[in-house]
Amino acid sequence: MEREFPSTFVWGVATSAYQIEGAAEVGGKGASIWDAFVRRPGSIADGSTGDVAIDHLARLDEDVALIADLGVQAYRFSVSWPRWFPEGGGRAAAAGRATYDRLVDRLLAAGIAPWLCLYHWDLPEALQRRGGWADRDTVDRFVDYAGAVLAVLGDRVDHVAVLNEPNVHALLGHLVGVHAPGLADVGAYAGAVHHQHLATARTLERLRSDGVRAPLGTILNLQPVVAARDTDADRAAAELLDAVWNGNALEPLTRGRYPEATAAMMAGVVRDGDLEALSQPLDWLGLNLYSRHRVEADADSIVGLRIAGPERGVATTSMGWEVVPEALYEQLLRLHRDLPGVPLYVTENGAAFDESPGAQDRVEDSARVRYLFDHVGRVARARAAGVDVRGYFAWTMWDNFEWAEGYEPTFGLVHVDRATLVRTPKRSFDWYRRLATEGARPPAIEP
Ligand code: IFM
Repeated sequence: MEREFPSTFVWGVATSAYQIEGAAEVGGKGASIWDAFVRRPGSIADGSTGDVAIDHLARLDEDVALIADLGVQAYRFSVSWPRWFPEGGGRAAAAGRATYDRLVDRLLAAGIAPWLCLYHWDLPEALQRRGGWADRDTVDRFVDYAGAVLAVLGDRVDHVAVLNEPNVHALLGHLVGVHAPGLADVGAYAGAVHHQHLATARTLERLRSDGVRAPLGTILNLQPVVAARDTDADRAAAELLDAVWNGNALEPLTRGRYPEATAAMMAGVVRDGDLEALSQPLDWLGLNLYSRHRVEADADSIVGLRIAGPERGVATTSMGWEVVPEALYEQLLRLHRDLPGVPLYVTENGAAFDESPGAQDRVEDSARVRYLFDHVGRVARARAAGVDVRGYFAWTMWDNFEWAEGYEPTFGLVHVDRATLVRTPKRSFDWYRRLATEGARPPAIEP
């Protein structure tokens, strides 16, 4: 098959610590805000927790062998901060550090580049008790943590991402309250946004001065926002959500300011000199994209808007998210324009669909294959339009803990039986393996 992507293009899969690791208290791990949040009655749709998740740490060898079998060049994982520092700082847990040492060494031995993400939403609960991201001191704690992790792993990791989707973490965890730490407070939201930006900038500075050689970047969840109807009210609602979701995430990094629509809300946490300090150079930026937002005005909501249902005729995933591959193309183009010269990676893209193993215990997930086929095609198109996008990571390797939705939505290329935790590659696994090894999309299987 003729290559659609050069051999230097990076194919990978992404995961995060709390969603897969399990081993909730092994090795002296401290509690994270997710360990606390899942214990609040009603917080998780199916009442589950990440205590066992997919028991990844106990099955590390098997799991790394499966990643190798997938034929990808890179694996993106996150470090659990409270596994390394149970109290957020101070004494490190030897077992925590050894966990990631082992993971990185296993990946390297299997020829897979380790892409390390320092934070995927699991703040130490000890720090939350002191205010969490709403408190500026968390910035210092984070920079110290980042320095300590890279002092151990910095000689072996291939790329470093400072944060994963700080915008989603701030919004869902601090304003909407459906994710940990479960706050619904504008001040906490503004603090979480701003302090995560400061933490990113100061970590980039610190790691550079420590001489970390791996390219340093960060990861945002950005999605085009469209008005549900062609009315002034819906257009204004779309502009507002665009400012909150995309603008608050990107403009401080690219333009050293918050969007006009959110500036007043952010003013309470921004100190003199902060905005200038945020524009640290990025060696790369990661884009996580699944869909678009379709919004409408809603006078009854405190923010004046709400997410509208899917447009008629547009397919949805089991998360209820519209399948809109064009959104990926548009977003890549927009980033190319806003961040000239910064290499881009799609660090998450994928879909959950209702599925269960068929007769041969095989998941024939043709809807996922179609989704991947169409989205990867838009990456190829963006490259042809001149966008410097250098890699693509499927979300995700294994069916896992999907936060407030529990284990019901399944995003994996690999099915995980909830009773036995047995891993079974799906049809999409084979499809992705051919893509990763041949650099061209195999045909999508028709449903
Ligand atoms: O599972 C999440 C991941 O942790 C962050 N990005 C979106 C995924 C799907 O919801």
